[in-house]
Amino acid sequence: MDIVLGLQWGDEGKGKFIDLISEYYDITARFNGGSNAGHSIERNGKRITLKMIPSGIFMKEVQNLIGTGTVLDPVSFKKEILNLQIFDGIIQPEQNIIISRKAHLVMPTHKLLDVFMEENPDYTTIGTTKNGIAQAYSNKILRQNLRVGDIYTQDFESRAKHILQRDYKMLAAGDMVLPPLEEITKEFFDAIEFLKKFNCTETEIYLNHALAEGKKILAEGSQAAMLDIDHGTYPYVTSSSTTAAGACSGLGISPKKMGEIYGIAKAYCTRVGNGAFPTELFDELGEEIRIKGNEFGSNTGRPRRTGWLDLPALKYAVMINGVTQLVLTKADVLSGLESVAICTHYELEDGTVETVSGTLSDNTRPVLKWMQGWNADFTNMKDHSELPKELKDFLSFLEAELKIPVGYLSIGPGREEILKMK
Ligand code: 2SA
Ligand code: MG
Repeated sequence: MDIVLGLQWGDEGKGKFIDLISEYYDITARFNGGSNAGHSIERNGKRITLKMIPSGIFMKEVQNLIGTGTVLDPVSFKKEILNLQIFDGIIQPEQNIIISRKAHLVMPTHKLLDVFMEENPDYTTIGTTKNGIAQAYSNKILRQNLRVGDIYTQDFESRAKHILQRDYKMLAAGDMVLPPLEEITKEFFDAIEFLKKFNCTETEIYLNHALAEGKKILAEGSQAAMLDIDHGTYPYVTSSSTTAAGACSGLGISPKKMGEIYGIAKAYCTRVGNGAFPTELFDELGEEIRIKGNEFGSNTGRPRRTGWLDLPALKYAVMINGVTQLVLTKADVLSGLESVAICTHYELEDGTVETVSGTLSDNTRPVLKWMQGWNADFTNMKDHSELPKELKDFLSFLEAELKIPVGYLSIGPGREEILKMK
């Protein structure tokens, strides 16, 4: 099993890379997160954002698996499938999607509770996507949640209604404006009926049998290393395991079966939501990068914060994931700048220097190394030998620091705009 992971704070371009390489795999599998993900893909001149559906969906021969470590929102899933109708004839979701019976359900009230907690001053505001992710995962850990497999049981309706009514009663005690309970209940059960059209099965067994038959699996990470519940910049993280180890537990595959681990990073950094971001740019350049790089949340439309590449954080992400090759994206966005910076280390308040770090705080002082910028027309570039010298130097510096090769370089948003480097 190979794995694709984000190494920063998400939106590194995982969807595009997976779409490119998925033709070499039999199965693409999501192992964490839910509808908070936004994997953008361009197809037939149309751009689509996948939330829950794995990025291999455009390949007829590829099975797309929603694994045990995920949380599935039936209402959002139904909308996402119906949205795919613009690609009618190209994809057949009912035949090409497999869902774990052990994946947890996101209830409509989880989403309302997410909004409630984000907007209530009694709680820390995380800057979530308001998809009920933390609420579904916390109920999983509390052992109070429903799973996909439960939808086939006789008492599913009464158990689900009990949860909806219980949560709704709690929410109604506050001053939040709520949609009618009947409305969200009906929408939920309609979506459950829709979900039953799909193959919901023991995906751990399916995947391990597939491996035994020599089939190739690509695990697709959502969010990214610095948003990992354990290793990220807590509490400003998501609620799932976003790492390579998370792929093993989220899919039920042994670590012994891991192959290539592709780590995706941008040539700069972005972050949506709150939390420390030492290299953040607050000036016009930050805005320029946001506009040129189209740095707006693909689901929520939120402007992403922008900043220079952060090596201490990137080294940490490469380390905890055992990344075997780097896929660098969006170097084209920095083209035209006279000089570009990379944060090589942090200086802490007490004078300590950190070169590898997963503990970022607002008091972390980034030390920048300036390098000559590049200026190139990347359109129609077909081979890495055509890259400008300054960009090659930038890549060589990264390889030397991270001690892994840059395997691919993305040079534009289009599907073909990616160079194989080795
Ligand atoms: P949540 O909703 O509970 O997982 O939010 C917790 C934190 O995780 C961040 N997070 C994300 N960061 C980047 N991209 C994400 N997906 C969408 C995208 C986001 C969007 O691809 O653009 O559309 O805004 C994503 N999902 C979660 C989130 O910002 C919080 O910091
Ligand atoms: Mg995204």
